[in-house]
Amino acid sequence: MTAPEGAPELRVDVVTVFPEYLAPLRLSLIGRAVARGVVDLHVHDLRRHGVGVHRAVDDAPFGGGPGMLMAPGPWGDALDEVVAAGRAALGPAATPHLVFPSPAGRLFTQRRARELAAVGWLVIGCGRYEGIDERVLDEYGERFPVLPLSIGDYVLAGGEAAALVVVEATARLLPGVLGNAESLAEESHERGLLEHPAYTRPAVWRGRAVPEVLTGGDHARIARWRREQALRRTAERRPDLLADPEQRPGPAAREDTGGPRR
Ligand code: JCK
Repeated sequence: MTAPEGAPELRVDVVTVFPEYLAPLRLSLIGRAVARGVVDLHVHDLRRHGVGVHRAVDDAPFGGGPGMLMAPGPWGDALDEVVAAGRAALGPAATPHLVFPSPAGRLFTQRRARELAAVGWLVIGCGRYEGIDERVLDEYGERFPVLPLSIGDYVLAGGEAAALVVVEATARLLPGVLGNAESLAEESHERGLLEHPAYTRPAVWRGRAVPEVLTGGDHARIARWRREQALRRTAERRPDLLADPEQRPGPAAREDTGGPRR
């Protein structure tokens, strides 16, 4: 491993009963940012704060209903410890932004990833079972920004997969995480639309030729073709992105790159 760089751009604490679930964050692009100290990643086992010989973290819901909930006690103990350790490292005035993945959260978007990339310190609380006792969010919401976020309209078994998504989408936006080739590719992408199709060598594969416009060297024609393809594909696959042009920024309206303004 190379020597750590300066101060981290982002500290991330993840609290979970499955700490091994976060192992992929130590691979590839984000893994290199973690190894270089650009992202300071800490994964904590909620079970350390569990109750009794079984280290229980769950209990039955008041009011009835299916399944179990995560009890507030272990979460309070874990989060107090994480906040204290983070402030010991970052300074006593540091403010954690608490993210709770939830099927009932606001949608996590590229815009939200941009915002999170600027906060300096994220604490992600991963629930299991039917979720976390609401008082945990109420309690920490009186002290810190608390964001219940959903990564999409489907139901996961817990918050860990969403934590992977949030950290990957956020960390790749930090200065120095993307290489030059990748950041330039992103700048050129047609904003507010899906990307145009892309091709590499060989020029013919299994009898399928690359569209001739791309091999002809007429760059104005290529740019026009790509814009048309992006529009056609967006209309076909994501008509919702085209539905409200008022909601969409013009080409120069913003430096965001990953999707339309919501
Ligand atoms: C965090 C526990 C599992 C399963 C109850 C939900 C009707 C509640 C998420 N986009 C996303 N989908 N799911 C999650 C997510 C799921 C979680 C937890 C995030 C903690 N679970 C679970 C079922 C229910 N039903 C719809 C009732 C929780 C994100 N981010």
